[in-house]
Amino acid sequence: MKLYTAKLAPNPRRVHMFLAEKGLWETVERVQLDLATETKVPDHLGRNPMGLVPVLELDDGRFLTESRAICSYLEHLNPEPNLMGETPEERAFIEMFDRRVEWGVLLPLANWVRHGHPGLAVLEKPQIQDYAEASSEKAKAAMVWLDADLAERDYVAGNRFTIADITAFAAIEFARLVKFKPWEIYPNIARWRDAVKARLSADAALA
Ligand SMILES: N[C@@H](CCC(=O)N[C@@H](CS)C(=O)NCC(=O)O)C(=O)O
Repeated sequence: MKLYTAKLAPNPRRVHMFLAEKGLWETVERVQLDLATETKVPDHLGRNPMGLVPVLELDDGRFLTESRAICSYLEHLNPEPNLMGETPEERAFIEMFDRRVEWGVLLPLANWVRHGHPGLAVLEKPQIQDYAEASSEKAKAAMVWLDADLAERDYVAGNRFTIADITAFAAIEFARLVKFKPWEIYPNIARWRDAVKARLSADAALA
């Protein structure tokens, strides 16, 4: 397997941390692409017509895209440690929380960064400052419910670490690019982030 990936980008980082949690970080070859110049070119559009990363190239030559689909594949191939749920109920609730943070936290934070950071103007054409501002409001509102959720349990989807923590961590670390540090404001997010950052996989996540 080969992973087409990029530095600093939150969706690739989700897969990085998932691989590291599974003990696979060193075993999957990684190809770093420059998002500004190497994703909207024929070679990469052949792997993913949307020109995005991450893309996992399977051993039979097929290309698997979408971070969550890649993680599901890795989870089925390598069931331990379990990150996506053991029972039907647990799987459904972890998916619910993962999608909640993907759409409710990662998406507005990513749009804030992509539309607000001058360095990302090359990816977001047109870059719309009003959209950055509106997304920042949505992201800040999401921190209120995320902090309240984390007051009730240790991790995003319950009392153990799961894929939902990986998605939320990748999102929140990306917000540094617009100097948003919710852990300095919200105590439960701070406690949770410290716990996630202390994991060995956090280094891979931030690679
Ligand atoms: N839904 C996709 C989103 C992938 C995505 O948006 N990737 C970004 C990096 S985080 C990208 O490749 N951006 C390049 C671009 O916008 O040109 C997933 O979950 O993998």
